Amino acid sequence: MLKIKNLFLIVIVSAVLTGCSKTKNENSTGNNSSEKKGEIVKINLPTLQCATCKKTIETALKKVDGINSINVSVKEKTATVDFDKSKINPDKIETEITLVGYDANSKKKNEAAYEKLEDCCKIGGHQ
Ligand SMILES: [Cu+2]
Repeated sequence: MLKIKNLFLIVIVSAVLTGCSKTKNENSTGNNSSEKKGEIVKINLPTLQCATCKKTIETALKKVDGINSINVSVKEKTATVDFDKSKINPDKIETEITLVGYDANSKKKNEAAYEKLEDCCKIGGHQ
């Protein structure tokens, strides 16, 4: 029991550490709870750079009312969002992403939010 706990901790720590340094180690499982299923929308994130960006977007969007779950793919540069259409729509979800500092489909990022991102999360930050 204790060993499982430690392993779990190691997984979490290594996930945090990989943050900005690597883009490959993507956590494909996500942490979507399969409770409530709503509409699914896939949003393109052309300015997404790394796993830290993924975390930033997922953390912010999970707090938005009407969003059941969100999984950002660093490799595909997309966000798959499960939402409740009685509370929110894809247009509003795109806007929420731009407010974090990232382009969402054709909507442009909020520049003030973008400036606050870590340098490695800015465009070209991994080159
Ligand atoms: Cu980043």
